[in-house]
Amino acid sequence: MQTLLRVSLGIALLCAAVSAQTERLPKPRAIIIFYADDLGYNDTSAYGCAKVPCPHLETLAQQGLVFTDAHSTSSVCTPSRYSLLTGTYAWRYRGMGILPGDARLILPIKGEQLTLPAMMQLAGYRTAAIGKWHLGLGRGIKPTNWNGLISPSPREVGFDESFIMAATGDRVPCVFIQNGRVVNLDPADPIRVNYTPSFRFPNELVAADMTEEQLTTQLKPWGRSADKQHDKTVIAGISRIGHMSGGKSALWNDQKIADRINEAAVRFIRENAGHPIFLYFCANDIHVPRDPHPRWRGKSQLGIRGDVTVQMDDSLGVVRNALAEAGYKAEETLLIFTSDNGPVIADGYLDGALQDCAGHNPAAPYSGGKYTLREGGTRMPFIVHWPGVVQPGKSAALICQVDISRSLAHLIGFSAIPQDSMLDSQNMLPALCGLSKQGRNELPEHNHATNLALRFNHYKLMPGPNASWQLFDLSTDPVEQNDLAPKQPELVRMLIQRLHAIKQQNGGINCSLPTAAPDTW
Ligand code: NG6
Ligand code: CA
Repeated sequence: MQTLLRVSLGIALLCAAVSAQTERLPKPRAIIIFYADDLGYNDTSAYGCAKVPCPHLETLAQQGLVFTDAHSTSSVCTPSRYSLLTGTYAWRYRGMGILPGDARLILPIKGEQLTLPAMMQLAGYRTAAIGKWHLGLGRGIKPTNWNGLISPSPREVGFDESFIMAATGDRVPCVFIQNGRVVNLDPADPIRVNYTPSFRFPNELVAADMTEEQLTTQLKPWGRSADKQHDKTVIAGISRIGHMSGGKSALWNDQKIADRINEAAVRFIRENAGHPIFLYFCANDIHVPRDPHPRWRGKSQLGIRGDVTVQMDDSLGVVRNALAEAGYKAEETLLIFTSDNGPVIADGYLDGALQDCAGHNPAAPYSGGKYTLREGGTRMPFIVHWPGVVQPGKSAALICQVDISRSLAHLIGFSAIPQDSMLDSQNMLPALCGLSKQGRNELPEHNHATNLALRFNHYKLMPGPNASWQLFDLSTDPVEQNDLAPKQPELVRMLIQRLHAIKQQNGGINCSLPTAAPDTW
């Protein structure tokens, strides 16, 4: 008993010392979240894949704190982004999943709940969302009017400025939206979007209706659909999900998406130089369709998928350069690099990735990837870069992107988080800044609906076939092969109860989204 008391006292003193240290951390003048799309744990040279040179990320890894057990909340995009920006697990909400391109905004707007960007804004930061959005736009009154002011949009969530793609590169509308308006839209050529698969606009070019010869001659070789979802509107030689007509002057050029997003970020950084800034930078890379700018072609040894990864690395360099040029010193700039979900090699296009990436495990040393509950689904590359403040090194702390909001709240001294906001976010600032090796001891991992696995230290409880449960010990079995459930029924029972309890916390599951917009998506 005495030993136990001594240990508890020791831990309490240590925590107090660490918390005093985090209180002494300076407030960064620039906070950047650099969010890659579908980038796996083992997809870059910074995490060990020599075939994809990423010099900018390597620099970040050398100078920063590299996490080896950091997670997105989900193994797909929308729920991960929702959780990062709200601090609440997306899987608590009914119908949460990958959104179509015409979905209504699902984030709480200002006045409903406090989100990460709204908090940064209240704390005096100028805020911007640049790049992939995929969190819906407008109120869900169909059809969305793409031809006027689209509202609510990132502005109502707490972003002063935005330059975004509504959803994904493979979903219509294929245009950029700046501060709620489609960029370069000709009012005489209005945009219309429809997601009913059998729908057709007059004169719409639809891959599903094309002959083999038309597909061969009219589509880019890497722009051909491999499934029944990606074979709708053909834009710039690539078939997409959904139907679109009009907006010709506003259509993006796939090979220049990264450059356009980079330019928007550079503009925001330059125009706000001198002010505290919060930039949520969402690369379109390395999501499908993969169509890199020709200057990146052949720059990796993994074909087109590796080349778009090199392109993503360039974006990181561009953003960092712009920050330096605008006078944000390295020690004033906190940059968190991570990805929204695990990797996928073939994801709807005949782009040669399966052949080019033969032998490459993008999630190594883990198994699974995007869409899965295995470690590869949510275990992300994650680097905290803050030279002079956060010491370079590696951290094995278990952390999750949902924790970023409360951790940043502590960092900037924001204590007015309402009771209904950031429900699942935990302050991980000591771990994020390398002041503690201790992260969470438990974390639910999500793929779709309310399908969850549970990490408990190095153990993982995973749903198995026929409503059974499996148990893996990741410290000896990172690929999740040896089911220990039959040998450790007590632990399995305890973890099932824990998972159940986590689901019941903070409003439970099947909640309605906390937003005034009608629930029609
Ligand atoms: C899926 C698409 C996939 C990708 C994904 C979204 C099919 C069969 N697959 O529905 O290609 O677009 O949605 O990716 O349509 S995410 O990174 O935004 O979650
Ligand atoms: Ca993604």
